[in-house]
Amino acid sequence: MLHSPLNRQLAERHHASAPLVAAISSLGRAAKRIAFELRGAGLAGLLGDAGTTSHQGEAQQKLDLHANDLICAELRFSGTTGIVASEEIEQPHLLNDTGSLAVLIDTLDGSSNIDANMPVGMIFSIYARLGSSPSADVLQPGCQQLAAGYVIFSSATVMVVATSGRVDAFTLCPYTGDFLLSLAAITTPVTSQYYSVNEGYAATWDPATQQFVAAHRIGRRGRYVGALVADFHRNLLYGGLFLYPADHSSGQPVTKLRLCYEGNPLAFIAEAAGGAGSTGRQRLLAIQPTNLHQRVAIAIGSRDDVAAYEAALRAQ
Ligand code: P6P
Repeated sequence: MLHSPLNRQLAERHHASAPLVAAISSLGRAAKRIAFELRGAGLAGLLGDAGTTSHQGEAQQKLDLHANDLICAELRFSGTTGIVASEEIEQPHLLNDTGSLAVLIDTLDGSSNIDANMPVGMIFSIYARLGSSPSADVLQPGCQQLAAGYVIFSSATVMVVATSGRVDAFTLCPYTGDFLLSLAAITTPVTSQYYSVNEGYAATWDPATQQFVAAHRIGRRGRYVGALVADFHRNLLYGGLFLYPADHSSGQPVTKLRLCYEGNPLAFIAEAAGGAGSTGRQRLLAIQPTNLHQRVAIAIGSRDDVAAYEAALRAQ
């Protein structure tokens, strides 16, 4: 029932195992600490670049690194997470030899928006360890996820959690510090009046995508925050199609968003809510990852809108 605390809801409605409840609860503890840090970041000198670049050559925000440390510490403390992989670190890290889970994290997605006080998000994806190697543990197809979720840090701090076939939202109670059930059994509209894409890149898209977006936008409203979790969350609740197509301007398709810790967890959530997640040509959850940080085109959200985009590409 509404306002049920996170742990109890995970155990009773999601039938999550004790290790999985422990891991998600530890992510909740990390989210509380990050939410607190974000509120005072402008006063604590935590905004802006860290002056470092990630292994992927991208400027790191101070809070990216801070959030990564917080999350890894909480997961280590939970004891049930064996392996953690993150956008911020090149290789998977062993946290606990006996931990049965592998957790993949996009620590603070949209962090370049932090200085402007825009919404940011933490995305997580959880698998059972296979036991062969850390790489094998984190390079599983998205359909093997035990759970996936995100935390959106905005006017409220909300954690959305999906296990097979069920999506719930939990709002961080500012009075008790607990994540309490605020939306139960979320389903996403099969079609929508919203679409989310950065149309500034339209000239770089393939012709079929250009034609699709030009037609799809008629009678619809564009909504694009520039923070994946914020755009995804709005579309999950109201319906919407989020597109991040490949850039073909160099002659080869170049994509931006990551499969393992962005596309797969969000596609798992979308499908559990009755939506879909695709590259435009194939189901995201069916892809066998080959690299932890591999990038992929993404079309995700309302089921019929994703299907319409896939049909447009097939007809190309
Ligand atoms: P663009 C943020 O940098 C991010 O990784 C996602 O959160 C967001 O959806 C996307 O990039 C925005 O990219 O190229 O439109 O600014």
